[in-house]
Amino acid sequence: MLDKIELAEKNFKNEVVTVKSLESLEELRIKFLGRKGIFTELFEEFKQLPSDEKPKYGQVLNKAKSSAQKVFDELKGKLEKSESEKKVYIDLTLDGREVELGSKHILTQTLDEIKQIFKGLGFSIYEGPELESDHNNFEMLNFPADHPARDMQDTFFVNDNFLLRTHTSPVQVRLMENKQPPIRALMPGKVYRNEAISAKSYCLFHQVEGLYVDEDVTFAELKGTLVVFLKQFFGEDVKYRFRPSFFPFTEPSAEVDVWWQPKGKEGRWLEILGCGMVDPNVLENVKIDNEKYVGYAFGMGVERIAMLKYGVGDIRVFFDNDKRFLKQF
Ligand code: 2U9
Repeated sequence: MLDKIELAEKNFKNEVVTVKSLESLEELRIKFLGRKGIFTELFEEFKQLPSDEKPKYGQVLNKAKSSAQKVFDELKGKLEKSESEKKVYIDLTLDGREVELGSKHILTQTLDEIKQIFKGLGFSIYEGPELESDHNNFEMLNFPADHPARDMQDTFFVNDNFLLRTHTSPVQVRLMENKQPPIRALMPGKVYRNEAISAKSYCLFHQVEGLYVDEDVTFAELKGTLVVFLKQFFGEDVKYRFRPSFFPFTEPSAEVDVWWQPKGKEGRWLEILGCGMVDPNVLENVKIDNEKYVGYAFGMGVERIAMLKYGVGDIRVFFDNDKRFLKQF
């Protein structure tokens, strides 16, 4: 028994000098002083000894355990003190850290500018869900069943009936279902297309669509509104043209091109938005009297017009969040 007590004392002394942290000290406590520790086991063994032998070993064992406990308590105190000092240590000689101020992303700035212009023309802003039903995204907007956009190749379907909206037009559908004309509304938001990613197209982009429904709304008013927008956004001397086009939800329809003139290079027409008179079928779908009311609508891609205005050659940079790009605006 004496040999075992001596061995436990020796091992404790050898191991305690290697302890450098509170974690390893705790491991040492469990090993020697814990409920199943070496000293506790020696006490269990001591209890089994014949009564006449107990006085001989009891004193030695008690002394060994309490001296180990004392060493443990002292070391614990020292380690706790040095760790708490470490936590409050502040190097007052260090230089201060520069606080970098963020700024609005260029797409947010562009969207804000577009919204501001149309607010000035009497439009109110509406937003809606990005997860939409096939019904609101396609059916209500007069898309035929075999339209290519309804294919899995072009649209992110979540299941047979739900998808990531491919345009913000379903927000107009929701609005018209709940509100009778006059309606003069602008719908900004994210839209999704299942397209190959390239410098020109991305799977996600921002759109702004506008809608005006009232009695006697004309194509001339649509044209006048868009020309005011083009002049305010690109400058008074912007060169533009309207061309006939086709969309399932408008009839007649047109596209607008803006003349793009890079310095020292050949200029060309760039398509920047689509528009038209709301197809009477769409008004009927949302239970608006198409004998009494007429509407115009338009839609534009925000990235596309920001690329044109700021001379950005690759749509992907809007989503990379590289500070070297963002800081320029
Ligand atoms: C309703 C009725 C009609 C919205 C319109 C366009 C023309 C258009 C494209 C521009 C570039 C989408 O971002 S883009 O790819 N949009 O050409 N959008 S008319 O017409 C509507 C919307 C809602 C109820």
